Amino acid sequence: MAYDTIIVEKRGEAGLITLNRPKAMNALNKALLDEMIDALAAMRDDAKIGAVVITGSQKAFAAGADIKEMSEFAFASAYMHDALGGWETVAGFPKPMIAAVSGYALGGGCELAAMCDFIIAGESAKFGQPEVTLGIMPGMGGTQRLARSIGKAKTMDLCLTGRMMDAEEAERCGLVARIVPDTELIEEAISAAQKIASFSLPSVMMAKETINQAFETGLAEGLRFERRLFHAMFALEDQSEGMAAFIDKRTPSFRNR
Ligand code: CO8
Repeated sequence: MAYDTIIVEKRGEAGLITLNRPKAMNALNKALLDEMIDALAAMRDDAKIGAVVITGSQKAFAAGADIKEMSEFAFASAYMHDALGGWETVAGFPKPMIAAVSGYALGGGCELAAMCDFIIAGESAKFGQPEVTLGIMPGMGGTQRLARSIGKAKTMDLCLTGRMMDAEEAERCGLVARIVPDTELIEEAISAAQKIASFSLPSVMMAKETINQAFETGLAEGLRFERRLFHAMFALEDQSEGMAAFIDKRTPSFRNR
């Protein structure tokens, strides 16, 4: 598939998807969603890719769902066709996914960043859920994922006032994992993705799945889920290799099995 709204690259074992609608501040339209789903499916199936970075431009990660496209929505067809429900496919991508955010991450853009496993922000990053200013509310996880990651007070503040928060505030409240100068953003995110990709992919994927389980279940069930997958890791060749390498004082050679 040829892509019009994203740029897809490989940097070693890291995949890089750059949102590319510069005239619309990378607004997320249907074409972009379809292309993201296609690109991620290819990266999921590519055994040489161990983690993915999603980024935008210096000015905007993404300024939200495409308001011009969305202004044509009508209830019955949006409901029957589950408009924009495809973003849950993006959220369910099984390999690690890092958002590298500079500039605006608003509405669906903030929600896309929050769908990723963690966010690395450039100093210019600005996060917000301005849907209220348009007479709507968030619809891609802003009321749910955000409430779970930054808590009720900040989520209410962002969603009900529509105000933006800067990178420092986003890091303080736990939305952002690290802040770096804008000029180092892509390099930092790619290097984090490559680091992750250098480990055993099945163990990394299990860690991701287990952390996400913390948001779905109670503590006792979550701990049981963790322990069962931990037990399962002793069926991996990579576990034997990782521990043997430690004991032999050498670098492990993981084979993703
Ligand atoms: N959609 C479409 N076009 C956009 C969007 C957008 N979200 N954001 C910016 N653009 C376009 C502008 O219309 C403009 O186009 P043109 O040059 O043709 O007029 C171009 O990008 C540049 O934008 P500005 O001139 O406004 O640039 P500024 O630097 O002055 O301002 C802002 C930048 C602050 C980012 C401003 O553009 C803005 O406020 N954008 C809208 C932000 C917003 O409200 N986002 C939320 C959208 S709603 C949403 O995301 C809901 C998601 C959930 C859907 C789930 C459904 C199930």
